[in-house]
This record gives sequence, structure tokens and C-alpha cells, in this order.
Amino acid sequence: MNQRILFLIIYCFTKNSDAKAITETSDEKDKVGFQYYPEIGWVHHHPMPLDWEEARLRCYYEDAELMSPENEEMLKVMSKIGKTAPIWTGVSATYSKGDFFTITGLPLTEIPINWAKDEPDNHNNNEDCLVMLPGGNMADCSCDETYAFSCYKPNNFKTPTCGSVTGYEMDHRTKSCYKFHSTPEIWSTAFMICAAEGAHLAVIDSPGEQDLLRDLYLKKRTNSDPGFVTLGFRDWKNHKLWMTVTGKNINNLPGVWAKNEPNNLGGKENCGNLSKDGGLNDGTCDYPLPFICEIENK
Ligand SMILES: [Ca+2]
Ligand SMILES: [Ca+2]
Ligand SMILES: [Ca+2]
Repeated sequence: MNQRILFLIIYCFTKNSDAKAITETSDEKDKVGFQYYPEIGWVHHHPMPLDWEEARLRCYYEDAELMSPENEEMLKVMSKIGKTAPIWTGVSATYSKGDFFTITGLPLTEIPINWAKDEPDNHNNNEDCLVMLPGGNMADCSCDETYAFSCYKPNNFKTPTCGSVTGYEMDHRTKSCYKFHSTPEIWSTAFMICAAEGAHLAVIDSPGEQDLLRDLYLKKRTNSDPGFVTLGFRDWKNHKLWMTVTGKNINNLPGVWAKNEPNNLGGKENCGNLSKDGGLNDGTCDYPLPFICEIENK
């Protein structure tokens, strides 16, 4: 094995110039150490070697994936990061022997792989994980070996941020930031205040978000309020077409109406809110209610 590594190192140092120059990273770096690469997205490099499974888990907990050369751009970035020492890729055959896939499920045939000389060799029939050697070529090796690694989030990942207005707190379940406004306002004023804060009235986009908003409301509400908090949906021109302020039909979203709602009490309930009991309700737009604003991080 030592001989093998020595060979690989010698091999790699003679083959070290393939990767074309990549754009330097911007200075943008988020709080947990992800560096932004304009061509591909966010990369957090971990120089401390771990075995493959630990590396995979670490990236998972960072809401990222153990990075693989999924395309030429990612290959270039990884080659640069791993210029002097081998780094893990996310490519492994841990589910079935010999079937190598990236963490995201891409087979070897769909990613740019250049094998190092005499690789892959499945040495001792125990090499189910792929490592990138200095120079960018790949070798299979035992998943129990330890190497540096990088965690990756694609370009559409945006650093979670709650903007510059105070009072917003991020919830890690949705990555959105929410602010509860306890001063009751009519629906249109609430809409305006959220907009002024770079937010929108909160919208239930995922199954857990309704409970999250109810919990936030129950935690912050005062007992004198009427038991409803304004959210970002309303009846479109009185035609019983309930649309969110983000342009979605709420029939296509996971929000759940309270029992016997919407009941259009008095024929003038065209604005959406959430009852303290957790269900959606239609209410009068001109009745002032507390409200919740949301800044999405998608
Ligand atoms: Ca090998
Ligand atoms: Ca939302
Ligand atoms: Ca109602």
C-alpha cells in the first residue's frame, strides 16, 4: 500500500498541469466557511482528513453534499483545491459493489473522470470510494482511509440572510426569516409594512410551515389580540380564488383551513389569516390584526 501511494504521488506530480485556470473565488464567504465560486456555487473545504462516511455525514449536516467532479467546472475547482493532497470525492459504490455513483445519484458515465494510471484496481477487493489525486486524476480506495474533503452547495443556494431590518429571525427548517408584528394593522397596511422591510406577508409553502407560524404566533401574541394573525394570501377579486402574495393558488400549497372555513362571514371575508388554533381562516380585510412578515432564502 505504501508503494502504491508513493507511486500515485509520483504519478500525480508529473501530471499536475491539466486543469485550466479557474476564475478566482470572490471574497464572499458565509458564516460557516463556504466560499463562493461563480461558476459552480458554494464550497466548504475541510483540510482535516476524515474517512469517507464521516466526510459524507459532515457535509450532510452542513446541508451540503460531499463534493464530486460532476462537471468540468467542478473538476477544475476540485483540482485546484486538491492541488497538493488527495481529496475525497462523493463518488462511491457503497450501495452495491462496483456501481459507482455521486451523492446526488450521477453514475460514473455522466461525470468527467480521468483515472490515474492502473486505477481503478479495487485493491484487495476493498476499494469502494473514489479519491481525487493531486492533478485531478482519480483512484478507487478503501472508504476507511482518511482524506481531506469539500462540501458543496449548488449555485442556487443563497447564503441565508435576514436582511438589515431588525426583528427577523431565521428558522432553519424553512431557511426563511420571520418577524411577528404585534401592532394590529389592516391587511393592506400589513402588506405594505412587510414590503417596506424587504419581506412579504408570510406564506405557507411547506407542510411544516403552518405549524411553525402558529407556534411563532402563540409565543409572541398578547392575550388582548383577537386570536388571528394575518398571512400573505387573499381572495382574488371576490371570486373565491385564494392566491398568495407570491402568486400561488393556495389549493396547490399545503396550508390547511380551519374547520368550516373559509365561511365568508357577512359576505366580506377576503383576506387570509391564521387562527391561534392553527387553521387558516378568511377574515375581513379592514379588521386590524397582528401579522407575520417573511423573508425567503431560496
Ligand atoms: Ca485503487
Ligand atoms: Ca414561506
Ligand atoms: Ca372566516
